[in-house]
Amino acid sequence: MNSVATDVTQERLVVTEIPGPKSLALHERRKNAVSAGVGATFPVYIERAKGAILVDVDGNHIVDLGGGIGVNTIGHSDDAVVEAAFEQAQRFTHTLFTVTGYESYVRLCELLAQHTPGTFAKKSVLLNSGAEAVENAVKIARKFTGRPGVAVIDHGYHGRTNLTMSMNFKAMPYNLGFGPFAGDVHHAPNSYPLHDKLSGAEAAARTISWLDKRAGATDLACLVVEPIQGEGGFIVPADGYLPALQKWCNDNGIVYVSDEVQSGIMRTGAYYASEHFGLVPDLVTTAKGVGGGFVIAAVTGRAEIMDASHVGGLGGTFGGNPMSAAAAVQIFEEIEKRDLLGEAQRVGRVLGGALRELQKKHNVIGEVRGIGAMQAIEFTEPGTDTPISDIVPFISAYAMKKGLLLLSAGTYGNVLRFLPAVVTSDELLLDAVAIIDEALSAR
Ligand code: PLZ
Repeated sequence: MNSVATDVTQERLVVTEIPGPKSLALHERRKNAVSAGVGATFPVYIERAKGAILVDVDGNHIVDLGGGIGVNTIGHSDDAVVEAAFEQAQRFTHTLFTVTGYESYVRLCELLAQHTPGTFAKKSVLLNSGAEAVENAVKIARKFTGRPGVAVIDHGYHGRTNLTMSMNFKAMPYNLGFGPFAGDVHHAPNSYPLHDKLSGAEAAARTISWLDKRAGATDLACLVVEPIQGEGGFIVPADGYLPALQKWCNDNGIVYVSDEVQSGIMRTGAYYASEHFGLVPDLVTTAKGVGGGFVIAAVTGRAEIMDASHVGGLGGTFGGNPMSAAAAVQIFEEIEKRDLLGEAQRVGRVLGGALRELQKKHNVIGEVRGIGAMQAIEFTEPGTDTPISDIVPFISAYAMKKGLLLLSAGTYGNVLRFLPAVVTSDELLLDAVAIIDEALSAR
């Protein structure tokens, strides 16, 4: 199969102003046709992409350190993944797995059972989006426990459906005006070492006491937690925080759900970020990187919990779509064949190392944190932990003009997050940090 994107050189190349004239023209058309509610971080339109590079309609090569918010972990239009999906599309494109099945759905569930933490018997259901995976994890936990309550922690993000909006921390832009929201969702404080200065044990005691008092452990079906909070600003919890929450869940018959939609599938140099914390969740949600852009998501977990639903209780027209399932199976094969976990670790070493060097130079960098190819810097007033929120928009606008895509995150909008493809070269990563250095000096 010939891929139109194979000729994309892995370098930053600026040939027009960014956005260029063709992007701007498309952006005008968009304004008349696309709902104003659909945001546009950059008014830049993409014509092709490969590896770490986006090529826009004006011919600029943009280094993509956002990966469509952590989806293109394996790199844009990976040959093997595209080939697998294309081959599948030529054979058949849809049957609806709950009507007539096919092997790739089953194979992907086997791979998810093998690579999620824990050695017990596991099963999966395949779905279409991260939010849908979180919704299904809650449905399954409720059915299994016969309890209504859902617990989440502050600074979390779980999606844009009604239930998952109810589980988000940040009202703007996700929730505001879209209520009423779902009931029986209980929010408790998280662990945010830079700001709360608490040890893992102290932060866990605070979360647990809050949930005990506000919700009551015996009313809770599940606790849903991202091991590293993504939209919240790549918050890495203090040591021991997550295992203490998990123990409390285990002791109280509460299903522990690790939302690994953003942190999962090789992103952190492990299949799942839970592994770094010694967590063995009852259920894990997967999406984004597992399809490399082909739409797919999953809930995976203990077989007895996953089997709690009556037959026909789980499903959906497109869940585990054949092209997406074929792509995801191929991604698991590529991870092993090309040691992509090792590549994610390399990205973490190179990028994290360069960002820590940068921190020595710029005292507005309050913290550099992350694991593997999930790194971030949080900007704070020097010597304090007060967020500075105008730096990130300045840096990302500056970088885009130079052909570098950087994403923001964080409750206070003061976090620059990096979700590069694991195939991003050291050279491109160091070039990106040099541009951030330049931007910080220019402000
Ligand atoms: N859980 C941990 O990070 C999606 C949101 C992008 P969907 N994060 C990116 C946007 O602006 O909508 C996410 C996540 C975690 C759940 C989700 C939801 O995943 O595939 O976007 O539904």
